[in-house]
Amino acid sequence: MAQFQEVSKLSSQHPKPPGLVLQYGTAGFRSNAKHLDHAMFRTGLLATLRSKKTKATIGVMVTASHNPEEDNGVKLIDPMGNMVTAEWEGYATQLVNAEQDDLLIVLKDIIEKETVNMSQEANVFVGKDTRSSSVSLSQAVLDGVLALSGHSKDYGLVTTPQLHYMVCCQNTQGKYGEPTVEGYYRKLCQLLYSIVSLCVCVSLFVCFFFFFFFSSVQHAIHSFLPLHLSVDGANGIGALKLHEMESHVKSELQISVFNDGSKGKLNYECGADFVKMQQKPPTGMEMSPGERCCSYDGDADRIVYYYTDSEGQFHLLDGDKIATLISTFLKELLTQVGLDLKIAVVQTAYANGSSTRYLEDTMKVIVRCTKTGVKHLHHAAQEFDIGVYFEANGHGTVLFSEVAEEKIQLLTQDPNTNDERKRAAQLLQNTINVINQTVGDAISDMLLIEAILAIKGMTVQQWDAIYTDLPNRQLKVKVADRRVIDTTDAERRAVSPAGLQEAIDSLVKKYKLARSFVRPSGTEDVVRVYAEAETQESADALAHEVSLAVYRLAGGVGDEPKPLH
Ligand code: 16G
Ligand code: MG
Repeated sequence: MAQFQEVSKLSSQHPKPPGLVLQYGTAGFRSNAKHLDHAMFRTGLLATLRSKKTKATIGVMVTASHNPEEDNGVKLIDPMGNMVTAEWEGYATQLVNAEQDDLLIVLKDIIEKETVNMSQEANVFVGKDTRSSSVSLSQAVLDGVLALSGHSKDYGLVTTPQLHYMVCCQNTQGKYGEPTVEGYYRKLCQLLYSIVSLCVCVSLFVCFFFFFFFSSVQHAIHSFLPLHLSVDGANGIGALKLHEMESHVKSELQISVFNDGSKGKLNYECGADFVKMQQKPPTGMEMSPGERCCSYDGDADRIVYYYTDSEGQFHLLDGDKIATLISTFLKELLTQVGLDLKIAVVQTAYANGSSTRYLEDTMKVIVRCTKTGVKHLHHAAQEFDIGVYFEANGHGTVLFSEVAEEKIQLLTQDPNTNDERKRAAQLLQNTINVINQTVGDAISDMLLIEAILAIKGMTVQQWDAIYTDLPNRQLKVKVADRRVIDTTDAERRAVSPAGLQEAIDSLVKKYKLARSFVRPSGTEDVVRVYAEAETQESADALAHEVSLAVYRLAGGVGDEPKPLH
């Protein structure tokens, strides 16, 4: 077939380094950018097959998110903007690892297994982050699409969630929105306007009374708008997109962007991952006491908030705090509209124990725990009318079932609904629209959080005070083969190697309010250790002792882990 001749011809321009093996993991393929050219070309081939198979547009995003600038990566996006299925992740690994001479055999094998109709049209959307290697690597993806005569649309520089949004818009014939960057801003920002204008109505109402006492109507409105926020863009694509969005929200939200890529290095001592792991502010950020700040990661699908208090103490509001704020807000609105919808919060083992306790005991919402990795949380959240999912590292969003969306929509139009219920229903409706339901999205999450804080009249300190995090510590242990660690119960218990879980259990017993677990990383060649306890000293000591147990029982390499203090 002529198509296969074209694949052979073009693939020789994107040769695979012999012997190199890559794995399509939780975050797609990720490696040093130097090793990825063939992987990009072949992901372009696979996206074309997936598009033919699903008769829909597929997305390919070139990014290595929070990894160092020298790395890059690639991820496939399925028709509804979701992650690709496990089966196709397997095909991706097979295709990318096929030695040059076997490429066509593996390709034809996938076509046969999936009964792909090769005469079906194919459409692939491609996007990239700001890494310098992304330019040639995204071209390699486009070459792959072309080799199988697929149509491609190159969105150029976009955030990962923006590309997910485009794919979903395209495949729902515009029902989800318009598949352009402008359409994305319009959808997200219009809702901020309406959410904020609803607030202004309330403020005006309140101010009406104040007027007679203080004649301060204007002052009150001006002190409400615009909102102010400092954003650390991790020197990546998020910063670029914030500048692009600025004109849409100038009078509602003033954003000061730091680490915008004009001088610093991508993800270097900045960004959501740095802030969460180091529990300190990014470099290059000006912060005044009490001022709300947030950090994005390298492809803007993660966000964490923080502030420093008047004593200079740093306070982090991570994914758990964000999930709590959003679910509290949604639950209050559901009560006001009188809708009996099942709301749940989905977390991973990394969720701070205080957040889980608060959600279950005080908020009385259902809490589920899944394995690490967005696709697991997303899947679990789909089982509820409203599923709020967040990893502690700041990756998350909210999913609304079709039934929930319909019920809310009906209420906004019901002539028998009183004003208070209608306003709450309208707010819920607006909230649905501001949320990127395809995947966690730093820009969308930020706009929602800003709106919620404004509506509730809440400061970042009040939000932080909803519950107090238990001190915690994360460590890494190098072992010869991290696959010797096998876990169960959403990664909260180790089933192998023998004796490790028993060792962790007895160490945990030594400390108050303690919890610890270990798991092999999906993105780095290490075993991750998490510990939390009543005090930072206890959390540190426990994390160290568990690291030693891993080192001794799971084949540690290099020096024995040293105590932190
Ligand atoms: C990836 C995952 C993220 C997870 C992290 C864990 C996606 C899109 N990203 O970045 O959700 O928290 O891996 O990394 O699924 P680890 O396995 O190295 O701890
Ligand atoms: Mg990311």
